[in-house]
Amino acid sequence: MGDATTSANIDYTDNEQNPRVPEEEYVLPISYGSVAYWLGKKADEYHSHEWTVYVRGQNNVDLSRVIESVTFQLHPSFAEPKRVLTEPPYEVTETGWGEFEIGIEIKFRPEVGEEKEKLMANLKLFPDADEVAKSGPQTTKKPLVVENREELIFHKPRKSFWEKVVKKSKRVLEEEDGEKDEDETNNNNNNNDGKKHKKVTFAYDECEAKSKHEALWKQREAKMKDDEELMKLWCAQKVTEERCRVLKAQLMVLEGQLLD
Ligand code: SLL
Repeated sequence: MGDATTSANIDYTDNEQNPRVPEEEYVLPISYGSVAYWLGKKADEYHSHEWTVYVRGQNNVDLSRVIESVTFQLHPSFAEPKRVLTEPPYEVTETGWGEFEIGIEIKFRPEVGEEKEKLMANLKLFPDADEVAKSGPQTTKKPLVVENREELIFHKPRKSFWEKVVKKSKRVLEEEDGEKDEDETNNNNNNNDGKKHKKVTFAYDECEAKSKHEALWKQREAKMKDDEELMKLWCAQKVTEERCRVLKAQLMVLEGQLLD
C-alpha cells in the first residue's frame, strides 16, 4: 500500500483548498449521556439531584485534536442555558429537580473539514420501577447513568485532517495481505473485487483532562471489558459443548457399527 495521499489519490471535487483522501476513514469512538446523584439530606424542592451531562472518548480516547467545542443546550429554567466547552472534559454539572432532553452540538476543528454533529441526551434523575426492583432505590452514592456509545466516522477525511491530526497521533497500520484470519479474510481482504484491502487500527491518544466522574468511568469500562471476556468464554464453552455433542453422536454410530 503506497501513501494514500499521493496526488493521484486525492479528490479535489468539493473543495480545491482542502481535498479529501478517498481511500481512508477515521473512526472516533465516543460516549455521551448523563449521570445523576440524588442529594439525599441536602436536597430541597428545586435541587433534588446533582447531575452531569457529558461527551467523552470511549476508554478515555482524547477527542480534543478533533473537537473544537461542545455546546450543551440546557432547559431554559437554568441560568445561561447554552453552555460551550472548548476543552475536555466536555461536561456540565448542575443541580436541579426535573428531567429534560439536552441538545448537544459537537463542532469540529477547522482542519477536520466537517462542520458539526448533533446529538441528544436524555437527562434522567429518577430510576424506573424495574430498576428499583432490580437494584434498590436511588441513594446518594449510587449514580443513575444513561449512556450512549457511538462512533464518529470520518469517511474520506480531508487531507489537512488526515495529515495534521490522524497521522500525527499514534496510528498503527496493519496491512492484511492474504493472512488467514477466519472472520476478516472474506470481509476485509477480498471484498469480492479482487483487490486487497488493508485494515487500519488506530492507537488513540489518551485524554489527560480528568472528568468529575473519572472513577466511575474507569469502573464502568473495566466492567464492560470483563463482560466482553465473559461473553467470549461463554461462546467458547457453547462451541465446545456442541463439538462434544457431535463427537458423542459419532462415537455412538461407530460403536453401533462395531457391534454389528
Ligand atoms: C419537567 N419538562 O417538567 C421538565 C422540565 C426542568 C428542570 C425540567 C431547574 C433547576 C434550577 C431545573 O431543574 N429544571 O432552577 O436551578 O420535568
